[in-house]
Amino acid sequence: MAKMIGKGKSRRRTSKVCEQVNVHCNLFHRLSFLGRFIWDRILLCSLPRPYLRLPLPHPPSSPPPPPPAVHRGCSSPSHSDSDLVNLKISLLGDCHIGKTSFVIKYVGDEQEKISLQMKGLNLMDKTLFVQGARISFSIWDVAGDKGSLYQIPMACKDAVAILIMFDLTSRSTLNSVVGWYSKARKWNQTAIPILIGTKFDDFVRLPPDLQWTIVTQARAYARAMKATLFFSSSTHNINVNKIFKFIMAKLFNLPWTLERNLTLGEPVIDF
Ligand SMILES: Nc1nc2c(ncn2[C@@H]2O[C@H](COP(=O)(O)OP(=O)(O)O)[C@@H](O)[C@H]2O)c(=O)[nH]1
Ligand SMILES: [Mg+2]
Repeated sequence: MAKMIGKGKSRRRTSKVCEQVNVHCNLFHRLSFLGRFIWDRILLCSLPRPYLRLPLPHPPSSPPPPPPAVHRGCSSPSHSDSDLVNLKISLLGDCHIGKTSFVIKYVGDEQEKISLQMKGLNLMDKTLFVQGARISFSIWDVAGDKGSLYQIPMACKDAVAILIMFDLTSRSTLNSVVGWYSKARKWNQTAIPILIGTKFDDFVRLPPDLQWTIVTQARAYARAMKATLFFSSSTHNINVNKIFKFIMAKLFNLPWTLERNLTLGEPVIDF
């Protein structure tokens, strides 16, 4: 009898141990699944993306493409996203020059609400249709203060275009441009360089000789960086969309030509 009780106890102990092992196994499976999922995402992110070729447009007889979806940072085409092309764009420049305002003007307030914010880094997406393909811009906006410098490698790696920005009404921010450019190039030697002077609406109120000095300096920097130069204003929506159109045209060799504008008092475009 004592033996039977003992056997019953040890059976209960064994089944308890089994339960615990099962719980651990389940947990292990869940964790390893999660691990595999995260690893897959990392692999996907590091795969070269089809930047330079637009997917074939849908033939007229085929069903219309699904509505545009917003994709976070480094999503890459899956089976259902075979017509989606991801383009990463980096924004660099000093603080308070209007970088975030520029992105918000481009992506729109609705997108701003679902943007991803990290310390010193803002991430916003915009998806659009071009020739039957979905293009998703992932825009990486680095704050520009000392505390955000460590974000530069992550923001610049794999970017197809790097937008170096300065405030047209602040000479010190124009002087910083060279430093931003060399920091960016350390991590990315192939991205299209674009130099953008912001707050053109305030700039045109400056004395003409000061405007002329700034234009001359900005053009010289742009030449040294082999960059296209744009003056812009987010407040008045000047040259914001045009800059992204220019990136698209350059990347995909689209039939669209940019017109140079060197007229004083007008937003400069120089290349
Ligand atoms: N006048 C003018 N002010 C602007 C323009 N863009 C941004 N600002 C202002 O500049 C300040 C800094 O803008 P923000 O986008 O936060 O700069 P960031 O720190 O570079 O991201 C804000 O007060 C904006 O309202 C512009 O095109 N014109
Ligand atoms: Mg900002």
